[in-house]
Amino acid sequence: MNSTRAYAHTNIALIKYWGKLPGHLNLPATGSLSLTLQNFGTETTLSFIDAPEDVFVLNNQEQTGDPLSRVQRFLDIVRALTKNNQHCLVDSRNDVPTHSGLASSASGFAALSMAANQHFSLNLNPTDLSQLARVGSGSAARSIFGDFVYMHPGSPFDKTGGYAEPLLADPSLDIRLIVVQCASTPKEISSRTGMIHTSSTSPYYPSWINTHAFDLEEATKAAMQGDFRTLGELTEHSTLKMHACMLAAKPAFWYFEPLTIAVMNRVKNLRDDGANCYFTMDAGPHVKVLCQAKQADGIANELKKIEGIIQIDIATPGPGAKLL
Ligand code: 2P0
Repeated sequence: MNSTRAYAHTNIALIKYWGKLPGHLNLPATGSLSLTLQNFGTETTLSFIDAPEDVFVLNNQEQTGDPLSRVQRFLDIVRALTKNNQHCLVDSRNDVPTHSGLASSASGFAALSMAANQHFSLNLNPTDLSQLARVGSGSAARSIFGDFVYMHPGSPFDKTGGYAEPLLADPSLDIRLIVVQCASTPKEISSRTGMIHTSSTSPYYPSWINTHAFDLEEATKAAMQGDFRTLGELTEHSTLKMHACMLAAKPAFWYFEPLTIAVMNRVKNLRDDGANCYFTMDAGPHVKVLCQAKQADGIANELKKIEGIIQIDIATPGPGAKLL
């Protein structure tokens, strides 16, 4: 069977995306700044099949319901762009715990976009490929590129924006992200549901939107200038503001588990003792700790002492999505 294989690494946002513009294009209400990680990702093989609908297999299990519909909706867009109406088999393997807040949809839709671009002969340039990935999942737009990535917010007026581009950060940052897994069960509220609920019920959401651009621009500047401390402080600020929006939603919801808080406290204590480290959490209980290579082993060894931690990985910056 003729097929196309692609791999994309996951990414973690330092300045978060949380909220969408109205409409069906999945345009983000905020920009974001992320780091693509070497350690985790998704491999996807795409083939045409003679079947009444698309088939989506993830980690050897055929998917139904929402995961299948999201992939089908994405492929409908690709088919509409190419006038090629063939159905597909999407066979994916995640090197990330699925739906756990470790951004498997980012690497998943980035790998699928990369494969679809080739298999359907779309010939998209990297910006358009990033926009295509975004229609699948907002964070996937960033996984098209490697290392530090800047994502533009959507524009409510002309339906543009909502694409990512590489950011040339100062190499002296020598950044590492320590990924601390704090639970092994899937999350109960998807990012998509959580975002929509937050934007429609949280009184803090307008402040989140109004103050976001400043954080994004300052953090971008800090990354380009090699100012690790400012980048770290803004990273913590952005995640805490995002989670505060969720806590103020009606009804409130949160992704923190007791271990999440334990790691946050430990990071703060380590910092008080002179280590340069900052936490960030996504739509899941895990904590990612931003630090520099020279301190990464020492900080990771301290975090390992927290009882109950499931796994700790020191992630390095990784490359953009590629065909295999
Ligand atoms: C981010 N997250 O910037 C934010 C921070 C989670 C918390 O992007 O609805 O799976 O598919 O566009 O990209 C996760 O949400 O959401 C996410 P959709 P996505 O990384």
